[in-house]
Amino acid sequence: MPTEQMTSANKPLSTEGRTYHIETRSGEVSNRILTVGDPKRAQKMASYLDKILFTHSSHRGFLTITGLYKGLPISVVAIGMGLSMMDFFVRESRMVIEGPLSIVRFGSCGSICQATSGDIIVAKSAFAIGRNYAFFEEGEGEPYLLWKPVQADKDLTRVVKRKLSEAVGAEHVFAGSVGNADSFYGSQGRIGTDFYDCNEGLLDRIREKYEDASALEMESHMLFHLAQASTGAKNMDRPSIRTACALMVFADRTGNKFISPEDSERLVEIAARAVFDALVEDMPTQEGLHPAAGSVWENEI
Ligand code: R1P
Ligand code: URA
Repeated sequence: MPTEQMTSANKPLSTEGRTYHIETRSGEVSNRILTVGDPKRAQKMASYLDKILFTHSSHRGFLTITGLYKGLPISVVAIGMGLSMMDFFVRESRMVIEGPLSIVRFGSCGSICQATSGDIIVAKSAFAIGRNYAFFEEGEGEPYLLWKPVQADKDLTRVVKRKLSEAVGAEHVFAGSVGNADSFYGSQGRIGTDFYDCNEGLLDRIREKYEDASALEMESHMLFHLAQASTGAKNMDRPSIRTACALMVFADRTGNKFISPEDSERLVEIAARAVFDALVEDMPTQEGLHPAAGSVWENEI
């Protein structure tokens, strides 16, 4: 349930200035954000910050940790899974942060290319895959709709890929287009008998349509799409949000393998500093960013 009184139904900010679902306010979240799905991954990665200044877990399961890395503020935000959670996160973050945002998603995925469990796939672009209800209800069209890829920010992606390659070895880092499905199961072509999914040919159809399709997950297209749709913050041209996405291969869909808990933890540990270094290299100063006055980093930088 809401923890504070909201002042508007259209833009629900509390009397304290906190957003409804994430429950952060101005000065608690940085312009540099690492976002992940799993809150334990967020905590693990945040443990590589030099100092933690703020932690908040919201009533809807969003976890925000803001701290300092190499003298600059960075936030780590765990959002859970799926398109709607990404939408809440991007929109409510935008509401409480002044200036440009750089957001890097460090997630997990299923590989549909030669990358195997434990490798990393960096998204050059992301396309959406959605279950077509008209097909299931009325037999109209294809069972799954495929939307065109949206590009990641090239500069941010380049630095994320370079830093991760230095950390894990270039031979373990792949790049390609990522399919953002609206389900882990049907829309990612997982075959089962409990539901009528009509998805036997889906992976082949995806590969035919998008030659560099490399990974399947559940948030990247929404992130890239909202970045592209973001209007300018004060004194800025649009878009006001730049994004990149790197994904650990958990499921190797070709070899039918799944990463071990030990290997996924090791990968997260190795990647944490690489992603923070990328965010800091991408935005090396606080000039033009959210003002320090009233923020949790006010007395720290
Ligand atoms: C499914 O297991 C979840 O894992 C992937 C998918 O996008 C989905 O959210 O990413 P995260 O590991 O970041 O949550
Ligand atoms: N996350 C996904 O969305 N799909 C996978 O196969 C693995 C992780």
